[in-house]
Amino acid sequence: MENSLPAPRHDWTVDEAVEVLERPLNDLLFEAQTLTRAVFPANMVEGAQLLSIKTGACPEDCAYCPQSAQYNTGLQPERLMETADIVAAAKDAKANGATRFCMGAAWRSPSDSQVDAVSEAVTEVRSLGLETCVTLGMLTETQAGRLADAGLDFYNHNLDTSPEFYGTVITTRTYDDRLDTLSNCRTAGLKLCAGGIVGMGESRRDRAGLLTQLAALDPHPESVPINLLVKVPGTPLANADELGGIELVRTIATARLMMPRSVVRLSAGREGMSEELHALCFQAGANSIFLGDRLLTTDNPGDDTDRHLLDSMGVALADSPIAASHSHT
Ligand code: SAM
Ligand code: DTB
Ligand code: SF4
Repeated sequence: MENSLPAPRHDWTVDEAVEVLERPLNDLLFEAQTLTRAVFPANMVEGAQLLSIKTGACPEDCAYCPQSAQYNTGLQPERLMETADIVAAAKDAKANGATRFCMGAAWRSPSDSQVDAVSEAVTEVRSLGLETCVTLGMLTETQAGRLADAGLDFYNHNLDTSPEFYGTVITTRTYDDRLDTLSNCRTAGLKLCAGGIVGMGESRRDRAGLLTQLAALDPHPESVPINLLVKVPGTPLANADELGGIELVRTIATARLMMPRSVVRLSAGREGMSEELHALCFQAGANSIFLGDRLLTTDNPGDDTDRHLLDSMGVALADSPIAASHSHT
């Protein structure tokens, strides 16, 4: 199988992505699962754990986000956590089976002193033997370099949706701003965690547009989080129409086929999702989840629920980070 793997493509068109999204579901699942097994260990998912290290009072207007200061979601803002408290949470995450610890801050863009403070935490979390990821908003190349020097493995920055739909969701930063931050992180030698959100009222073509933009990144992001919108009361998207589960599964399978060597994370939105829908998402090639009962500010299923889910499927939590194991031709 090793030599038959196609080289990753960066020239996907939106029309091609729509064609993949619309394939008969059984074909899509079969192809996506076959490809997943050719690249990654079968029946294995990676566990990451999130911590909100600075919560709320964000000046941006992302219409999905409970942390924006522009919406009244009842969230209590919190200052940047002390390094010792972050490290204590990371130790708990490791004990719960996480191999990656992701620290999120509700900033538009951090100051240099904020980057220094986070860098200190990154170094300590890394020394626990965890992969490190942070998401702090827009970053300069120098700031990305500082974080890389501190031992940061991944920077998370999502494109969120298609360029066409983007302006209906966020007006305070542009799509190009996001691409610039991703480029600055790559230049600094960081691995990328970049994905988006589905279920915001976007069209299937918008979902294809998001995946096309992600696949155009060269190399592909090592991690691709697919978030299902968590509808938080008080945000403009609180009453967004429900996205059908099968459409989520199609999006995951298409991400897998367009970015074969990326770890695809079934991210926000798992709370309340049935075991059967989870199972289809894994069959479609998702091979990472967030563990624990909290994402940043919203609920996640939690360890008992996830243990039952994984046990019932015969899927193991990887005890070390998973990565693509086969080279392409
Ligand atoms: N402030 C930083 C930024 O946006 O660059 C980092 C934190 S932000 C919370 C990280 C990502 O979480 C967003 O880009 C978005 O994709 C996701 N997210 C936020 N709120 C969400 C929600 N209600 N449902 C699903 N995903 C959400
Ligand atoms: C990502 O794509 N999803 C995570 C992580 N990257 C930072 C965040 C999900 C946040 C969901 C809403 C909340 O809990 O505040
Ligand atoms: Fe701020 Fe990030 Fe939320 Fe947007 S997604 S409002 S930038 S915390």
